[in-house]
Amino acid sequence: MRDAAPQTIYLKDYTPFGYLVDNVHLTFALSPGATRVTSRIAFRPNPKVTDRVFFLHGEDLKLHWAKIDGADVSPQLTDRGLTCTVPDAPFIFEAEVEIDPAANTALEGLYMSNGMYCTQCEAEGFRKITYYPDRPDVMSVFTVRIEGDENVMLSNGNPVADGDGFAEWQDPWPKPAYLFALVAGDLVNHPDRFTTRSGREVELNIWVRPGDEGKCAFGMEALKKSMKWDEDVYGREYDLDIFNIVAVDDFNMGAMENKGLNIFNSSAVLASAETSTDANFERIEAIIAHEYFHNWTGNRITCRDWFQLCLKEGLTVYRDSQFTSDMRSAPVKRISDVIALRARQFREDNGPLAHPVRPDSFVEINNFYTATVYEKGAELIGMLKTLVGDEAYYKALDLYFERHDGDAATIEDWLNVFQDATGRDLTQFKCWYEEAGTPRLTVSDDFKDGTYTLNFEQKTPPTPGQDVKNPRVIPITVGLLGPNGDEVRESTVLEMTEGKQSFSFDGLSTRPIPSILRGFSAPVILERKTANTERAFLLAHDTDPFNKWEAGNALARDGLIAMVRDGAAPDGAYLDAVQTMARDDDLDPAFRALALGLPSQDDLAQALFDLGHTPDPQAIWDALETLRQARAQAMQDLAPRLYAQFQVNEAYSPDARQAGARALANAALGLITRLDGGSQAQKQYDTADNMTQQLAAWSCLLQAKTGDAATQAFYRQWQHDRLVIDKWFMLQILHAEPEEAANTVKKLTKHTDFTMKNPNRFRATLGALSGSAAGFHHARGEGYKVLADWLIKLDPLNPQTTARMCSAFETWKRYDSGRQALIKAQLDRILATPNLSRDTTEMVSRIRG
Ligand code: 0A1
Ligand code: ZN
Repeated sequence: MRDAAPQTIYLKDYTPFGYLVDNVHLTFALSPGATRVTSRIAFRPNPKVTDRVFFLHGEDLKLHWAKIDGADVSPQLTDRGLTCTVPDAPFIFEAEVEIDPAANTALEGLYMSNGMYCTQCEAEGFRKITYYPDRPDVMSVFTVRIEGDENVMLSNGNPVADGDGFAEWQDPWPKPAYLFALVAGDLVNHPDRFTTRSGREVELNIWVRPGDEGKCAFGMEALKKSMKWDEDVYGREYDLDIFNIVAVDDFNMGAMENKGLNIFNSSAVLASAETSTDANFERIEAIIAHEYFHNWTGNRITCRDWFQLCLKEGLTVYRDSQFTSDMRSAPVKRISDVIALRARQFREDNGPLAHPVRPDSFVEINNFYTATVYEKGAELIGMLKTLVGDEAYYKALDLYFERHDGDAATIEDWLNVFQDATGRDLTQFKCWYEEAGTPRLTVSDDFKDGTYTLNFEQKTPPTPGQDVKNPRVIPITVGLLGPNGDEVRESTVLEMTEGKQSFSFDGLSTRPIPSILRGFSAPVILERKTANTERAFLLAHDTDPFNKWEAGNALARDGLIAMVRDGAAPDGAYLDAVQTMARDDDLDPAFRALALGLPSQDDLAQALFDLGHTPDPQAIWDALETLRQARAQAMQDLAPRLYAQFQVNEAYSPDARQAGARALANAALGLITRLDGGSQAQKQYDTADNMTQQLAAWSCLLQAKTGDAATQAFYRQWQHDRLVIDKWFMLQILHAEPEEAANTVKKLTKHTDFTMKNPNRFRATLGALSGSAAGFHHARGEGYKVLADWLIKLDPLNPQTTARMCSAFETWKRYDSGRQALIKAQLDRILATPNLSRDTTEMVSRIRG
């Protein structure tokens, strides 16, 4: 039973735990329906706390017995944990509990996935395994004994003993309980080794279900590259004798950084040319790096409490994006990151779920693993680096690792390190952590007597619970171009600290063309009236790849807005400029492919809303279709040339060069298909020998409405591969006509391969519905109803995934009153569901407002 009235937890109420934990011994006697967990925990009064309360978290546990210093005790139990009287001196607490992994569909704590035992303890899952102070500031060393007849039994740290029916592990590094992990099952490994720069020999393993061993090689290479990169760039070495990764099919998130035993959603680690796209490979490389980098930023230095989540996540996302930039193309990575940031984080910051990068309250922490904490958190690190410079940044990081190794730290600790290392006052910068909302940066300019002046004004709209916003420090990277395209002023960082501020450049002979916010130097919305000719000029001449892309993106967006709002025809300036860009062989093909992308339906809806219009999802869809068709006409000569030029004739490799060529060729295939009805795409489908080519071709066929045969063939070919079948579900929904999207979901959820118990499959299906805006927001409201039906069904089984997927409704206030009424009815229906989880109740209540 859940609490009747879920409690809000506040950052301001933080107090340390009254006891320290010297060591923990756990014994697991595995059994699917009745696993027994025996714990032996050495506690000691915390001398820094006077008012000590002995409370151990524990949920859904059957307590068999408990002892203190060997004597039986009868603790008071609630549905949240246990209390009892304890000595005012060091003591040993022991207990035996019984849990039911087979019945655990929430995938939190110890659960079963395809007959294999695995755990997920972040954020508060350890309390579903045994009684413990399940909070990140309680750190201890763990020894774990696993008893069972599984052929592989793993836990954190180093293996210390094993034998018939048991295995023992010892983790020498103190850690909070959320980093605990256990895996046991019929697994096979892909082994390798790594020698750290100081000579430590590390055994590496990727553990998978039999049959998946052929899909581990890429992940292993990514792991070794990450280990080397962290030594080279941050001076961080691995600190155990073994590093294990396990692939699990049923997992709520991407992966988890448990000390020495990372657990991955199989979609985030398993890869092969035949079954994974280039985008899948890049994502896998990034997630492996992300989890590995957590070993220092998250594990060796952890968070004092969950309000500090961005301390580990923002920094680790920043580090993994640096890694990807180094391994692949830095401009392409930056552009892709900004596209994702705007799609997810700006959307969040603009709606009812807006919260600071460091929130100051929550009901359910699982609802705060958000784009704001992760992606905006990473943007803050990037801004800090821009403000202090590269050298000072790495000096500050060295000090952070030196000063806080072994600590559970806070954002204050982090900023103090930067202040101490660089001498810079970061009081104003802290605002970025504490205030929600995306600043609007308006710009005007003037030119007089050889002096060019940029006038900026920053305003952050109010967000829920935060009406007043303070001016922030904003690093604005600016370059100036002359009329012939030469760079007359190189990139320089302007530091804006006031609400309104002007910056001048003198000694110029003619009025320059400004390139503002290069590299997207701050997560803000730039508002500047810019002529089409200037955007086209920047797309052709800007030396900053991000702003070059941004110019094309803005040109497309403005043209689309005019089409939706004023019924305008596709913009000729855009069609000309994009062709010139696409045929420029000096440009990286991957960049060109990105620049051929168009703003998403959701971006356009928000842009229209910001301009004071109620967005009509169907009109947006129609405008995008019209523009795509016009572009296909305008590029009818160029597209086949590009398609031929960028065919890859070597053996498949997921590297950036090949992937870029395929991305451009497949963008060209999209254009071709609009004119040839799919014959070229069918040829590609029939001859494809890798998933990137096969999926691109099938997408084109679906778009051309000639995909039925391929849809059936694809299923027949891949029905044995669950990750590929996720794609099969997803693409059919993404490519359905708006009118048909909800029906396609209804049909596919009746398919024998649909299961709501697997989060990947559920997301591939229902997530695809909310990802296709015109279909989801179809005026009949069927999209809203189907999603709500399934969220209501999933909630009792898996509250975490249910709650996350409620964010599909977060933009509801921007739509017309008819759609708002339809959505509100669904939100009310979800909220009225008996026994709705704390997770979903919090999300829906916040969205509903
Ligand atoms: N710390 C992981 C993400 C993660 C968070 C929560 C989870 O369960 C609620 C699982 C994974 C990361 O950043 O990769
Ligand atoms: Zn992370």
